[in-house]
Amino acid sequence: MPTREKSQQAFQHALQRIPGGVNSPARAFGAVGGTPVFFHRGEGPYLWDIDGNRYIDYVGSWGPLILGHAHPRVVEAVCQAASRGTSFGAPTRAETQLAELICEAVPSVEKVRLVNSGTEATMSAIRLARGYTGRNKIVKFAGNYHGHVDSLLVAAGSSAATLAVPNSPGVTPGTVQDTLVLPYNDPQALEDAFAQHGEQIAGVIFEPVAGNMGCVLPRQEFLDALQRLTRHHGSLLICDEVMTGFRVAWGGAQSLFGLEPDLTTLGKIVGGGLPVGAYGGRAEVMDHVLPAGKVFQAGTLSGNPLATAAGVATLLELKENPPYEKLESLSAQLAQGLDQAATQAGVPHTVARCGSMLTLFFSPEPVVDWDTASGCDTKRFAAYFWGLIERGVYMPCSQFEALFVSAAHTPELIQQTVDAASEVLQQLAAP
Ligand code: HOZ
Repeated sequence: MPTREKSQQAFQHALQRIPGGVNSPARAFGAVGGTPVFFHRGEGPYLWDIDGNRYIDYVGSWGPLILGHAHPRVVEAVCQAASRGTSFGAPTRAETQLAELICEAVPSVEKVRLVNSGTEATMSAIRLARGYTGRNKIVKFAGNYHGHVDSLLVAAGSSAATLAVPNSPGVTPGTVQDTLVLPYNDPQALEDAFAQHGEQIAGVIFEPVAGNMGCVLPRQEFLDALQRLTRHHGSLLICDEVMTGFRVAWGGAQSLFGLEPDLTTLGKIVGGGLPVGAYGGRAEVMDHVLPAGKVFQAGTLSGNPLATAAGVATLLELKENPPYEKLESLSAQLAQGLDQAATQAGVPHTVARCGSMLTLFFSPEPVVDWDTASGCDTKRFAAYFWGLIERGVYMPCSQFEALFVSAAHTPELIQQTVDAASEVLQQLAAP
C-alpha cells in the first residue's frame, strides 16, 4: 500500500498559511475525506506525488492538459517566450496569432479578448451582454458553474425563475437579484422565464455540456429552445466553453450541436495549462468592449507572452496533429470499461460521456440536471475514489466533476484503469 506521509505533512504545513491549505477548494478532498495529494511532477499521462508514487492522471489540471503533462512543444514555447521576457503590459503579435486560431476554430467568434481565467471570461461576457442590450437580467442553470463571479454564484433553484439566493457569504442579495436560476435541460422552464421576463433578459449563460455537476449531456430540444428564445427576445446567448472548448471537438461543443451563440467563453485548453481565459463573439457585439466601445474590461497580465505562447503551441498542435479520433476511441474504451465493471459488480450506476470528458455516476437513473445529479451516492463515490488512488489512478475528487482523457493516454493505460476500477467496484459491492 503506497504511503502519502509527505503529502500529509505538506498539507499540515500549508494549513498554517493558506486558508484550508489549498488555493482552490476543488482540490481540498472535502467531498471524499482525507487530505489532498501534493504533486511535484507530471509527464504525459502521469503524475508523481511528493512521496514518489506515480498515478495515471484523469484530472489534467481540471481540463487544460489535453496533450498531457509537459508536452514538449508547449514546454519549448514557454521556455523560449520566458527567455525574451515574461510580461510587457503592451501588445505582442502572439496575441493576434492566438486570437486568429480561436476565430478559425470557432466560427461564431469573429473577435476575441484574452483574459486570465475562465472566471474573468464569464464575468466580462455577462457585463458585455448587459452593456450591449441595456438590460439587467442574466439566466443561468442550476448545476452549471461559471467560475466565482458574484452574480453567478447562485444556489440551485430548480423551479423556473425562482428568486435567486446567493450561495456564498459575501455575495449580497443585491448582486444576484438580476440572476434567474433555471433547471438545466428544461425547455419549458426557459420558455416560462422568457414569457415573464423576456424584455429584461440581457443574456443566457450555459454550459453546452455540463462539466461541473459531473458530465451531463444537453438535450437537443433544450439547445433548440436556447437558440430560438434568445434570438426571438433579443437576448445574447452566451456559450460557456471554458471546459468544452477545444476539448470535445476543435470547434467546441457548439460545432457538435450546431449552435450559433452570440458570445463564447473559453479557458483551460486555450491557455495550454497557463492562466488564460477568453471571451469572443460577433464583431458587432465585441466592438462594444473598451476602447472600441464603452463596456469596461482590462487586465495587466491579459495576453501575457508566457500564457499566450502556451496557448498558441497547444492550439497549433491540436490543429496540425488532431488527437480527436484517438481521444474518442480511448474515452469510449474507458466509458464502456467502467460501465461493464460496475454492471458486473452489481453497483447501480450510469455513465455519461461527451468526447474525452466523462463521469461514472453512482446513480441508477440517467443524470440530466442538478436534481438528478445531487441524488448520487457520494459516499460510494468517495470509497471508489480512494480505492483508485491506492491503485495509482488519480480521478477528480468529487462526483460532481468530469474526468478528462488526454492524447498522452494509451489503450493499455485505459485497460489498467478499468482493471483497477473493476477491483474497487467489486469490493464496494461486497456485503
Ligand atoms: N470545476 C472546477 C473548474 N471548472 C474545478 C477547478 C477549480 O475550481 O479549482
